[in-house]
Amino acid sequence: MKRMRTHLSSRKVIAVLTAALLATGVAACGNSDTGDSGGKDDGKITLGFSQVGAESGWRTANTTSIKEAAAEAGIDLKFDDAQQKQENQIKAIRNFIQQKVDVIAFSPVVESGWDTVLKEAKDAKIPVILTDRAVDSADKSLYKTFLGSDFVKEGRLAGEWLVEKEKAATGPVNIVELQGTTGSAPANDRKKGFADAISANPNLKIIASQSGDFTRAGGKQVMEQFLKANPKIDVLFAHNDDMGLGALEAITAAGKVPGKDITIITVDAVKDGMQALADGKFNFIAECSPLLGPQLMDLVKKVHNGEEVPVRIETQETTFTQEQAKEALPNRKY
Ligand code: GZL
Repeated sequence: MKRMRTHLSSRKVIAVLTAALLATGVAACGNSDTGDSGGKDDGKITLGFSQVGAESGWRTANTTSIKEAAAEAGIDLKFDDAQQKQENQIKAIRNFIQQKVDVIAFSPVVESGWDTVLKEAKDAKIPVILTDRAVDSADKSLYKTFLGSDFVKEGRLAGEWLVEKEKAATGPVNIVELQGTTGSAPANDRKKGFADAISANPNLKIIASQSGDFTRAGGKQVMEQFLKANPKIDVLFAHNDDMGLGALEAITAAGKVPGKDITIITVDAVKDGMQALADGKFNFIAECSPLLGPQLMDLVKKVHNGEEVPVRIETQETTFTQEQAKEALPNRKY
């Protein structure tokens, strides 16, 4: 009996061990099969990226740059499109934390409301990189670096060009402004930079300013309202090309000639905007480069390896007049 018991117990031990090994095997396999595991043990870095949405030509070019650069860098990219909703970005970041990705990067749709979820990422020891847009968190330890443009400078360059253009003006120059997404860093900062620059000439007056949410439809809709409410509009400052392109339709429908009756200044310099500039429908564009993918992947590798990175990396960009747009168009990458 004793021997039988011994025999049974060893069979039982084997059964328990087998079950345990199978369970472990399945768990590991299940994660890798479903791709749910973040830091897989295949040596590849897993990056969780939360994108604002697909609201503009700029955003499309930015997404392409990120996806292509991840593939090029051999980085396993988990990409989420938040459809311009902060709650979707917060959900995506929490999913990335649960999946135990190696690094999280995102373009925050608005500046505020990130501290709680960024603290969760920090507690989970997952480094975060900000790209394109900034957050207003006072706690700079919540992210490793911010890679993106200086939006105040973009607004200032747009305003300085207008001050120069209108320096001989003897009467009021009425400006309408199409702002980007309410609460977003580019909208807040471009507005500030532009207003600061035009304060140099008291003739330059912003008579109406409203968000078109960075979309063509938004730009068209708000410009229609501006045109109805304001008989004399001399200048449109749009925080991105897409809203400016939408406004073109409203301006033309109102029987006015864009680029002549109404001077149009925008930001971004995506292909369609540059074409409008070359065609004389826009008058000036301050560039905002979406091609952040390669720099982002370089930062992901450095941050994953525990290397120090600068807390702020500003993307280099320029401005375009109509003549410069004609020259630059054939070689534009986006
Ligand atoms: C700027 C970016 C802005 C672009 C818009 O870096 O966040 O969002 O200017 C885009 O075209 O929608």
